[in-house]
Amino acid sequence: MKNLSNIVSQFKTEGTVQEITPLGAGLINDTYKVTTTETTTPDYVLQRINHAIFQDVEMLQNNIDAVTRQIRKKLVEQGENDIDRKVLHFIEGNDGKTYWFDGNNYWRMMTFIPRAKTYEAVTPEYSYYAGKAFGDFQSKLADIPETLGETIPDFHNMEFRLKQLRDAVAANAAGRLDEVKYYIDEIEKRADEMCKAERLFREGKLPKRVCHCDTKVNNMMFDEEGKVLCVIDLDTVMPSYIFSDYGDFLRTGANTGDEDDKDLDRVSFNMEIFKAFTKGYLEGATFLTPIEIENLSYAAALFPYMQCVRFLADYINGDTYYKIKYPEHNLVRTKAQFKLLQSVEEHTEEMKSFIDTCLQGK
Ligand code: GN1
Ligand code: MG
Repeated sequence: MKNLSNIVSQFKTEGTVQEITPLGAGLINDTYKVTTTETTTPDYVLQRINHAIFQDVEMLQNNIDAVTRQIRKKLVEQGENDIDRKVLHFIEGNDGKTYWFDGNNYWRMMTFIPRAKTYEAVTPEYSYYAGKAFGDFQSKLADIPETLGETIPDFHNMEFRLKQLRDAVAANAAGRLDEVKYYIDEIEKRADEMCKAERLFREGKLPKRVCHCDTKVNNMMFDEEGKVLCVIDLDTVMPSYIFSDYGDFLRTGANTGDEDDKDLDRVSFNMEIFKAFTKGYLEGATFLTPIEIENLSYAAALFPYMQCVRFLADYINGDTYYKIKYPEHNLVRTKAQFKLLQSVEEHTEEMKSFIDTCLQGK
């Protein structure tokens, strides 16, 4: 707490620090809530940026500054109220930057958004709002003047993720290969089809746009009535295919079980959530091209697949990337994502016809 208070004092915050407590369940950064004593001053969020993963912190914060500036500008233009709860506000450090390096770690602070909630699971009603919010988020960023950098190069590049898995398999660093052969085979069977986005991009048919790239349900803040306030966790905002945001929300939001469920019977793809989210998304994302729309059902499968590949590669490598709670955690996650993928695959035709229906209604 004493060291953390010292870090807080590097930023231009208001009020007196009362307590600093861990916050949230992210797998990458360490996050704390900083409560201030006074009722007139805001509380804050303090975050240690994982710079083993985000190696260019300067680029990362530049992206975030550009994105929050643009969203704030659009909110003002639209005459929105409650703007401070609808976009993140980063606190300037004493040296004028929105992050601070203590010699070992990078830190940043933002205002804590009051009376807001995050969820690990959503109802169809909430996911309709979430769909609209993500469509709207992408729309607001469609004409951002700055060119954003890739904070993690090739983050959602499926060809690259498969290469990482194949490298992990070749090295077999943790000696875990034998127990995962079935999953490797299942992944390889789908590999060509799943790299479709990269092919379409190379052929000049699919654009990259500014996307959030980590639209897990719990990266979104809801207000008291279940309406989305804002999207958080902006580290991965970067140029990508719109599939990233559409697909990753469904991967988490439409899973009837948990991302790391040990009970695979609980894991399946919830079509009610899919429908509500898709309807909202198509209403919010007004800029989509036919090729993007045509491939939304592909996107729904791509993200459980990609996450399965990433968790499995990490398991084979001996758990060097994701935080784990027990030794087989990454294997359990892999199995749960694979089960989800199978369930998505069973719904392909139903998804396609629902999307067609939405478009006809337009
Ligand atoms: C990580 O930080 P967090 O938990 O929101 C990961 C995502 C994965 C997710 C899986 C930078 O997100 O890409 O989808 O875990 N973020 C990074 O739960 O790798
Ligand atoms: Mg998060």
